[in-house]
Amino acid sequence: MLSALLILSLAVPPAASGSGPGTKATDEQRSGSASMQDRAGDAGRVMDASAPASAADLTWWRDARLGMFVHWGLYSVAAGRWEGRDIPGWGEWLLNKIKVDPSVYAGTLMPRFDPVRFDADAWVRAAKDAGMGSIVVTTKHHDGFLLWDSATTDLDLMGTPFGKAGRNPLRELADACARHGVRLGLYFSLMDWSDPDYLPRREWDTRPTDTASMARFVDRMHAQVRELTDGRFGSIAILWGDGDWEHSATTWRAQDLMSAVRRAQPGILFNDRWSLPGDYATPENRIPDGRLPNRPWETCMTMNGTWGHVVHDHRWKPASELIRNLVDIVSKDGNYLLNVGPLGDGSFDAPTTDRLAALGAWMRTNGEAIRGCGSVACARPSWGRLTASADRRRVHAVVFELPADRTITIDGIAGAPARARVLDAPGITVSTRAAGPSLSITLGEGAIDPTATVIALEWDGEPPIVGTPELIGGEELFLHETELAFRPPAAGAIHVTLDATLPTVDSPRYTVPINLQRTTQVRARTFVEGIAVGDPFEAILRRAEWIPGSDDVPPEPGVSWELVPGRFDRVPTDDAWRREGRAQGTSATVGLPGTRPADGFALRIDGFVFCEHAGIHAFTLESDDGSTLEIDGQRIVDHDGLHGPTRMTGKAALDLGWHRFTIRYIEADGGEALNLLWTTPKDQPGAPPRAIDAALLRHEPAR
Ligand code: FHN
Repeated sequence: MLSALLILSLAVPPAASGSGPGTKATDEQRSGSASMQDRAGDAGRVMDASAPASAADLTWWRDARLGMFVHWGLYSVAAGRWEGRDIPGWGEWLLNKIKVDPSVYAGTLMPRFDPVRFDADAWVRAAKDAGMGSIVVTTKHHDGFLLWDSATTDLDLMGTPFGKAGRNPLRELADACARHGVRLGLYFSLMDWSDPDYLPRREWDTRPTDTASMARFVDRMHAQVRELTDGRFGSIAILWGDGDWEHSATTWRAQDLMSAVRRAQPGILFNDRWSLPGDYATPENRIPDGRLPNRPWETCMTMNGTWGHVVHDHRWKPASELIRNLVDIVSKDGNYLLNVGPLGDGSFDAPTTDRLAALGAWMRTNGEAIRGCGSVACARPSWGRLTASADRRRVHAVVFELPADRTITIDGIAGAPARARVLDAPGITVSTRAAGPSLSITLGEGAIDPTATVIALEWDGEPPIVGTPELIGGEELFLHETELAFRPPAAGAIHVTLDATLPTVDSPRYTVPINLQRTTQVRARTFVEGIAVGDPFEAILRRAEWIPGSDDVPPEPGVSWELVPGRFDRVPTDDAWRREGRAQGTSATVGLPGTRPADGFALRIDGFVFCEHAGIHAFTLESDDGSTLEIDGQRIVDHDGLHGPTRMTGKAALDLGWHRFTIRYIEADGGEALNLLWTTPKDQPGAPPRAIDAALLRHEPAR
């Protein structure tokens, strides 16, 4: 056998787990931080099997950038108090705090849910006036109360005076959204603390579980989602799932639900809280440090310290902080879903309306720096943030702290704009000076917005943004040769080294594509007037060695597997497979065996895959938790460790014929997923990975 190849795994490393390996997070910990943190960290989350939303579906969402989140339900009536006591924590977690039988909770609060001041038009206008393009409203939270007349349960609107009086808040909101051109999103909790079929019970819930059935619960949950999306509330723009962390996508039958809803509501967007990645990630009460490459994302955040209204929560974020958060998020290509917790009577409290008013005033003056905008490929300035317009012709310097000399510098813009103006103070003069890779901007006298002043910089063509060289040609794994090519910089020159040394202005200047015929470590850097700009580009482009295929047809169809119970943080070594209690079997394709422990096991899958065409094959392992893939004994993908449902891809140059492969996988707890996808030389460049046809999988009889 030819010596094996070297493979570059395309990595989107899984996020560091917020709860850390081996630690068992509490319910609220998982809900409030760790599992939500995980969500935010993985840019390479696994793509769900139902067609994800198209780029066109996401256009309105990306353009809007800002939305209103509304947490409103029975808990809003309690407002964080119970039997005369202040209850700490999130208002909507009241039931989990007071630890009473759900029937006591509902029996106490449903008769009091009569929000006589609820005015859907006022809510939607408040969102629109604040510059928000959508409103996402809780229809069912973890407490199990449904804010509509449902055929599935009595714990719904019709059990309240409001429903009995014929009011229908979701329909009223849908009509108001249609009137005001605001998109309606519905929040829905998969977890349900009241439904007698939902498991696991909360630790304080002593109701019997012997008759409980999660399968029956999931059927009911699907029926509830069908009601929400069957058109009775019109066109739904977003289905915002939550409370998914106690079960896998398999248990939720999330794929079926997602596909059915996408058929019922074409273009609808799913967030990533259906135990599937959905269409965008949802970091919660935090703003990622940088862009999440290849993944739309949205920070959801409270205005104070709770989602549902709590009368004694005064931890209000200043409006200036909310505005700067919005700018920071958009400068990283993110969206901002800002929460409102209406009172039990349906009104917004003063701190909420004040913040919405301040946000709206700022957006009316500066919205062009937010709507449709995104990141600029320059180093983040110390004085504020940069956003680029959708047509990339405008750059907005959003100043948080203006230096005493009223001069700011942008490193990475190597040319003066044709026009520059201060959006909130058009009378202020703006002078600009380009020096090498930097642009200096000096403001004349005059008062500016102390929270965030926007200086709009406009060029007649592409702004001369220079930074890390952008690769536009060259494969990270090539068979015989590859053409290394960089996009010409807007200014200055790119200097390249092929010997792993850091480029200097004396290194060879890149002018034309470079032909590579052996494995090469490439480093490149942009220089303007001798000054280095941005971070260097670095990559190893590898010449692959063929792995020969075998003509011997393995005797059995499908793959073989063996499973050992236990808690693993890393994929185990081979001897673990002989552990006590191991199970074995075969299956037609790569995946999790039908019978398996709920949590805590390691799985090994062995087989052969037939390559119909010689050439580069890309194998994508998607797994929750860790997994690895070897082909003919060579490690192709190392996606080990504890992480959410994410994917990693590795490539191999495989010759025609049968190739032996081994997948090792671990499931610690919570969600689970395992799949092997590939692209072959038959596929178009850029084609998404697809499942391997079962006819191309065979195995040797179990040992
Ligand atoms: O447990 C919920 C919480 O009550 C709230 O709804 C937030 C909003 O994103 N989601 C869960 C915590 O992550």
